[in-house]
Amino acid sequence: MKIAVLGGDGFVGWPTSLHLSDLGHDVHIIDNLSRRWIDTELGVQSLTPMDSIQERTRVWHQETGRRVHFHLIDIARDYDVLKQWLGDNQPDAIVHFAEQRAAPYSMLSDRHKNYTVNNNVSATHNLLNAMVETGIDAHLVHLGTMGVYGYSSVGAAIPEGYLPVGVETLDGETAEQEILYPANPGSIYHMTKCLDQLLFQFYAKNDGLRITDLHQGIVWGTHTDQTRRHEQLINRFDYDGDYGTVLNRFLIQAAIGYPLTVHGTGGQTRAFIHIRDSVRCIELALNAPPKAGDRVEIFNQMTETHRVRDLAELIKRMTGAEIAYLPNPRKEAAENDLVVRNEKFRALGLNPTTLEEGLLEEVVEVARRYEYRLDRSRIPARSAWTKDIAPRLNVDPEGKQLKSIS
Ligand code: NAD
Ligand code: USQ
Repeated sequence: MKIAVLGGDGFVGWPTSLHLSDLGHDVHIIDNLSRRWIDTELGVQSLTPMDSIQERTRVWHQETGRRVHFHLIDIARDYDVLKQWLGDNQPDAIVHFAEQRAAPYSMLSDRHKNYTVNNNVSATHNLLNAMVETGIDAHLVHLGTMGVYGYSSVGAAIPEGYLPVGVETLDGETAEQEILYPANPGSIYHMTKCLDQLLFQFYAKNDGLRITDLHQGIVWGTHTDQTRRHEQLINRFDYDGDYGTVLNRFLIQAAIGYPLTVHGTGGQTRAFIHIRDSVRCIELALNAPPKAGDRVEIFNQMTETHRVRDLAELIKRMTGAEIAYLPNPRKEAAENDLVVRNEKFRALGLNPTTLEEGLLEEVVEVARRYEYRLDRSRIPARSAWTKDIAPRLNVDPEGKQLKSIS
């Protein structure tokens, strides 16, 4: 297949592009490199040394003989360029990663809220609009989030996208329907993914676009079989308070002797997936497209759930790290239970990689190797969800005086 990977320079997009290229697909990365600019804005860099996208694709060709093409396009702003590219290239499939994906970054200030909404909603809408306008028959696979559901299973497992409901009609009968699971975003970023869902629903119904939405959990790990092939193919690794995600952050904190930064009581339960499974799920989704006229296909792309403080305790046992219970910068429940259905990927052949499989140690090794590139002052989470939370954070950049609040 000819596959356009939008956002293919990012943490999940890069290993996905290599995985798909390795399978023999003709891969075209489209990216505006905004994530690299955000590193500059925040004054932080990937823990792992990333080369330019052109150099990465050159090394991939040198190592494998395969070409991954790169096109510099801002899909939120360059609508005409995107439309022209799609019309000229007629991809069979499009994988859409190209959004601002950090909840804390989306809550940093009013400017960051505007940027995240404008970028993400325009990116998705421009893409759908251009697909209809060019008349291309591509299957769109979008990376969404488990966060569209909120993080509570209210005593019943969260279904894969659709909730069966019975509505009482005027003559007292019960009309059965399946509706999108009620959206319950916990940040401006997560809200944009809820808006994406409605855009997909409309375009699938009105224009018969074939769309798969992957509600993904928190991705952890860094290497895949392809990124391991050469030092210059290494994946990016975010550890800072805005872009680093919880499990990867705890692992690098343990590696460098920084207390594990648990928010509140650590009672939040979240869904997780290893990067190797993430790229495999995208392959599986590409091989199982819906038909024109079908409703949006939705998968829960996660393999296990864990409570944040249990992860911290696990890593403490594994490495001897200390745990710091900190004021929570986010507005989220102190404790939640989360049970999620994920049979659809299992049925398509996914064999999940779990936390037990020695891969936690792999991330600790990556952190020890590149510790010299890490700025400890970028570790604390500084982004408060509301103005009244901000003064309570009392950020300690060096992590020397972190105190337990429990
Ligand atoms: P990332 O920030 O590393 O990568 C996103 C890429 O998209 C970057 O290379 C960025 O430059 C590009 N991009 C952003 N806006 C663009 C635009 N307007 N035009 C062109 N390119 C643009 O993020 P990631 O961690 O690789 O996540 C990829 C996708 O998967 C996101 O949509 C995210 O919401 C979703 N997701 C990620 C995780 C996770 O834990 N990382 C979990 C669930 C879902
Ligand atoms: N947390 C800590 N300590 C930290 C960092 C986070 O306790 O140092 C807590 C947070 O308060 C939160 C949980 O860990 O309760 C998860 O935070 P996170 O930053 O790991 O994940 P999140 O903000 O939800 O976002 C990440 C990705 C996003 C994706 C989402 C999937 O950045 O792109 O959509 O995971 S999900 O969480 O399933 O919605």
